[in-house]
Amino acid sequence: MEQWYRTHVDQIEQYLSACFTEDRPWQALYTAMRYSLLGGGKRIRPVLTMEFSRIVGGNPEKALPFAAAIEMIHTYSLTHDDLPSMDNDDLRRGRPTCHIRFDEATAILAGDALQAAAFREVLSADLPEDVRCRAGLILARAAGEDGMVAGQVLDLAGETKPLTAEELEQVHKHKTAALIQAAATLGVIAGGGTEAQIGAASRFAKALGIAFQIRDDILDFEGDVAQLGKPIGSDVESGKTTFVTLYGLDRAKEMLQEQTEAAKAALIGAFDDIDGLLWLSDWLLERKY
Ligand code: GRG
Repeated sequence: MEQWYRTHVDQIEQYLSACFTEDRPWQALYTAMRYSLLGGGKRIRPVLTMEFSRIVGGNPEKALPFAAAIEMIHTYSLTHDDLPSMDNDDLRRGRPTCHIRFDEATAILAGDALQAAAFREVLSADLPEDVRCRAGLILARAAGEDGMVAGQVLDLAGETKPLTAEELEQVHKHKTAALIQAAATLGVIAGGGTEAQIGAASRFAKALGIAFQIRDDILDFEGDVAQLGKPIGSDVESGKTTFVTLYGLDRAKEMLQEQTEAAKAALIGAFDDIDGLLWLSDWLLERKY
């Protein structure tokens, strides 16, 4: 991992580590929230927020609440996705999932509270009110009924019937790419970037999000359980449509390459100092976890 990425991750983890530490009579909730939030993970989405803020000239300290909010939404989605009523997974990031470590009600409530805390972070950031409001709206749209949750609904429906190529794209545009797009655009907004830069960040992140999902499908097919920290083969086993099952492994790898190139192209001309983001795009192309 490159030093710039590590620097962002350290700042983000320090910020997240200070969350939900107060002594409360409902300590069990805070414990579960911290268990899910601080259990590792690549921190790709908040790193995007921090890096986009930096490359448009923002102060990283000011972008941190937006970055934390994105990671809280992501963590809530994973916690709920692992529940028995959804993916029913026992392992996440190499550790027992939240409902296994605690219990189902606690995992549901920890996810609920993380989602609300994300909006509290955005709305109470030390940034102008119009910036906070705009960021809150973008995050709500990306996470909610026409965003990530819609993607999850389409994804669950896809477990019972094969999906067409268009339907598969719809799932991943909503389930995976929407939050990655919000992560990038919130960074530009926090850093005071232009409208053109918001558009470019969004196009970059949409292609990166699709690439990210294709890689996820490839890893489910040929990944290493120990490196991934979660089981593999579940997609094929359940008959679920993925980029690999629909297009075959070779075509999926080509599509991954194409989306990565499209992502990188969106940055050219819109931003200076894009070396980190170009490296990140290539790193995600080859990621093993
Ligand atoms: C429950 C509303 C709701 C939504 C769930 C995010 C999600 C939607 C489901 C998780 C399953 C999945 C394969 C999602 C696609 C996005 C994805 C690959 C998430 C994993 O993200 P990483 O690899 O995870 O960034 P880490 O652990 O590194 O944070």
